[in-house]
Amino acid sequence: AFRAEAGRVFDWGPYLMSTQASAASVSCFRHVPMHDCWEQMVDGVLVEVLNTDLDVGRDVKVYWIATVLKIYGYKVLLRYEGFGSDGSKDFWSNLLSEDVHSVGWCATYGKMLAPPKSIKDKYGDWKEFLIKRLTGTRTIPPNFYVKAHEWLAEHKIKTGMYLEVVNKMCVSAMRLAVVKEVIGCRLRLNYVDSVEDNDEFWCHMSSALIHPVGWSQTVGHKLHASHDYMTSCLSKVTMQRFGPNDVTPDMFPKSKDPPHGLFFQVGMKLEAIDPLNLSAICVATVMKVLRNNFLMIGIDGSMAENGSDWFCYHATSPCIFPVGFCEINNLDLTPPRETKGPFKWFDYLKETGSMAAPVKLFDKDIPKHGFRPGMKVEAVDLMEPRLICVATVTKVVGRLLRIHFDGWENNYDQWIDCSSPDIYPVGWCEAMKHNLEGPHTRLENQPSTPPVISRKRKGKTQI
Ligand code: MLZ
Repeated sequence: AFRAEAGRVFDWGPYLMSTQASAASVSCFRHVPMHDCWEQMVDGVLVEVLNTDLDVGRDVKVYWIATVLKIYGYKVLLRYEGFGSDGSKDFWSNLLSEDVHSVGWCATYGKMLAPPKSIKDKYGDWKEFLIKRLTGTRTIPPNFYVKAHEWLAEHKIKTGMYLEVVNKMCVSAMRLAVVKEVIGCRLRLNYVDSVEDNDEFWCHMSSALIHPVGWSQTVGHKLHASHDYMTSCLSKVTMQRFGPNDVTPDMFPKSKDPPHGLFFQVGMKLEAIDPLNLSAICVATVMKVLRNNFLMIGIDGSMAENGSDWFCYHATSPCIFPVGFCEINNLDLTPPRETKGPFKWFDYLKETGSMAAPVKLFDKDIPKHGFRPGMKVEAVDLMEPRLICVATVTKVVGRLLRIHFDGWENNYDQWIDCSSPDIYPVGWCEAMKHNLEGPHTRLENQPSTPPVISRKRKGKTQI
């Protein structure tokens, strides 16, 4: 019943009420507008909001004051002032909507403020009522809507620009792509030099899967691109002279330095989130060390012979862990496919004559992120990154989150880092006019389309 229809945004309100769930606070997401002023957003703040309980012409906008009863991400349950404990007209809104303002906005901009018709006759003097009611109350920061949109517009990656992005058909290589559309800092990319017409990929502007023009050659990463592109990049990078449509290194956050000045070496073993099956943390090996502290990681026991499924993680990536991480945290570790009997790191290292990457190499900083199990979020299905779906945080392990897609089986779950730009607060899609997939209700004979990136490694049985 809650499934969104094509082109329509899923309606969180009734779903939140029926599941009695909480939602992660906007302040948990550093990549979304207004995250830095969310401490002010507490139950009980007042707003000026469109008054829909009035018989006025469609083009006339009249406002009234409402209390925020409950906050779920950007979504709020509101009650018009004057209703007291009567919840019959409570309604849902989005704090990023055009029709929600701070108290005082109507007076400043000469807009009409009038009580809803159901309570019009309740008080003789509305002015006096409001003055009493408003004393000592709090409101949201002024010009909220405008500020949110200014924040979004500040970002430098725009439609028409070129960048390097992981090749979804062969994740060990990068390709050149052009930005076709930007929705709330999410990019719709088209692979350049593609035989297909609409060969697209979606990711956030600060995704670890995209890089500036010339990046692959700078760090020594495999690149599937034309000879012309490669030679033009070389001169751009060496001269540090880029074109107006090139995405450049300054448009990305500076990558961190590895702790203690220590470095990974080829052959070292570790545990890593499987990039082709994000529900699994696997036994893995450093297959190659690139420049600027980037690593090519392979998943033991399922590596393609040609290395086409090696995956690039930065040495400070929160998605790689030291040997023993899963055991310490009581998580399932996916052993190499050929493992017989229970997997033991000690024996495996001995058998393979390899060395565990020293624990000191891993970034252990755990931010106060605020995510708790049970919180609802909007999450990208990274195997089909065009989709953002209704999801729940089901586990929190330090800075690592397990994301479950509501209504889908657990093998669709994804391990992601708390700072990942691929999760958003409830109400984000609605505010950005992005599609949101509602919880899955499987209808019989429902056609299922294959994922963009293989959802499971072939033959893998663990988890
Ligand atoms: N093509 C897929 C869509 C899966 C989307 C799941 N998102 C959590 C299927 O129907 O199986």
